[in-house]
Amino acid sequence: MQLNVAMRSALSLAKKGLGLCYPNPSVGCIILDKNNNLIGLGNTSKTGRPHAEEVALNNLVGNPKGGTAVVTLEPCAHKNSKNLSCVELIINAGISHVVIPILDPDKRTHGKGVELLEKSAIKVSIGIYKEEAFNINYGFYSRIKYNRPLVCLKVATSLDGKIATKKGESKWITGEVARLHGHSLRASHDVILVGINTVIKDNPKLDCRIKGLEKYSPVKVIVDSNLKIPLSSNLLINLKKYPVIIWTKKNKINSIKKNKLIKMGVSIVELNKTNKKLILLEGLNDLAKKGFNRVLVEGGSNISASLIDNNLIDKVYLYRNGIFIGADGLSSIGKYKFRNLSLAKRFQLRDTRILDGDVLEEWKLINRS
Ligand code: AOF
Ligand code: ZN
Repeated sequence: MQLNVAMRSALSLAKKGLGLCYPNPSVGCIILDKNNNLIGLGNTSKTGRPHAEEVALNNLVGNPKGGTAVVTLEPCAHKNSKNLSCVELIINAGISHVVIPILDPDKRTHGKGVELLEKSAIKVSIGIYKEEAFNINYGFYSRIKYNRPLVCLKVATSLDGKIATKKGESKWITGEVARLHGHSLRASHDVILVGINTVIKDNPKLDCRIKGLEKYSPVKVIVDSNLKIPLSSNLLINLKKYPVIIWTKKNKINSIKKNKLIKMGVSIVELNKTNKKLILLEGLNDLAKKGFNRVLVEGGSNISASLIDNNLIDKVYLYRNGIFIGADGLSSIGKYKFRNLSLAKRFQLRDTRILDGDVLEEWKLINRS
């Protein structure tokens, strides 16, 4: 197997673990023997351990001596009472070449993994498919570097950017294949965030309903300043299966309702306000502290606008159907303030896909700060 093919396979393995292995990055690993035959593969396990390299090295079907480890992230250099570092595992296996795209941003490993491997006379090649590898673990990098998860916005609109008719009819704008794809997007995120209006209006479940992928259903965050959430809502009924966090305003909240919700098992996170709006970054910092790397925002239009306004949407997944709703339909993004176009947030198109007559576009924020 050629090294670039091996790295592409390792990247696919890494993608598979997204949404399941937080707080850890999702890593893929391919082991080749000295003749470049594939003898092992693995990806980071649920909740982060065992690491990809350990999984791959524990299930070898050949001899790794003199072989190559192709890993989508610098192997870890830290160990604890339960685990050897992946660097040690690689050295002990007698591997002589390690191929990685990027360094690990975690201080315990950053550069040290490479240094230790080289000290053991293992050749390390760095840089192949680095953009792809970074994109897979953008959320982990964001959490480590910016102390907040990656935040992606998912919207399904008409050709003219509307998410519902004037009467609020929105089921369904996009077709079945696009909607199924939306469920796979849920599976690859750690958290789904929605505003309280969406909960009240749609009573959504927000789980991943692809057969076999139910375990990938993310934790829910509801932005609910005044604790208006109905106690009978689907999200609260399914609370035992899928945890719910509510972001609400500090102090003046209804403490009877708050205590009821806490008793039910909801986690309440109180945020400060500025200009009468919750400081959403505080909530995202709290999610980072809890180890979440990837957040998917599924509306509504006001919460999406607030996040964009505060430079807190990093990526947009835009599903569009070939229907026009017209000027009295509901816009996908609520009011957000910018004085002139040069100050508006700008995204760049990174990918497009046709999904049975609908289109999915992936946009990335330019100049993230
Ligand atoms: C690897 N392979 O598959 C992953 C790595 O809490 P621990 O001990 O599991 O360590 C977590 C750190 O390990 C994490 O912050 C990141 O630096 C690295 N993740 N490393 O060699 C893997 N997931
Ligand atoms: Zn490791």
